[in-house]
Amino acid sequence: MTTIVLVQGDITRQSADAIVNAANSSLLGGGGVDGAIHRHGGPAILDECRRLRASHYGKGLPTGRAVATTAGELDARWVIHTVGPVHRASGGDPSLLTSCYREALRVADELGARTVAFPAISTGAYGWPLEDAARIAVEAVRAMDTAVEEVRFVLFDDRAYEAFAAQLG
Ligand code: AR6
Repeated sequence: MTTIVLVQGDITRQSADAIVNAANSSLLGGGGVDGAIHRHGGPAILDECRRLRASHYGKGLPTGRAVATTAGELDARWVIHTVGPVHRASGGDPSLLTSCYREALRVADELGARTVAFPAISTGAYGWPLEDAARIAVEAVRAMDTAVEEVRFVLFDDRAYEAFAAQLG
């Protein structure tokens, strides 16, 4: 049984087995959550992302997929990088956003992670409407058969927190 927990705050301040990054396919960093994770986690994360690019993802990590690296100086064992869909480009089709949560949890299971902190993937630069993204995220986690014991959604502001709280009822 997976417990879903909501927290308002900065995901880089969380303690968890794995922290999920809302990355882009380059795996080389960016703004938002991605920028914060690399800033607070230090250069070891980017070093491993570069190695992964060289060995596996020369064309980029595909949207909806996930891959793990060290968590560097974050209070976690791993960062699981996933690439959310851009809302406009996806036409609102939920499948790739669902895939981000499923793939991140599949990687977490491979690693043996029991607590996983997620941001609200795609709801910033990638423009996914919060209420819809919250519904997709919660449904994806609830439908997943996983050994992860705690999924923690870490929401940056009031609006995001309320959107997720409404889904949990
Ligand atoms: N902790 C928790 N949530 C945060 C934090 C934080 N430190 N910072 C922002 N958020 P975004 P995306 C929220 O843009 O939409 C990057 O440049 C934010 O308010 O980080 O998937 C990547 O490199 C929003 O609700 O991710 C990609 O190019 C949510 O996290 C692109 O942005 C996601 O916003 C990915 O865009």
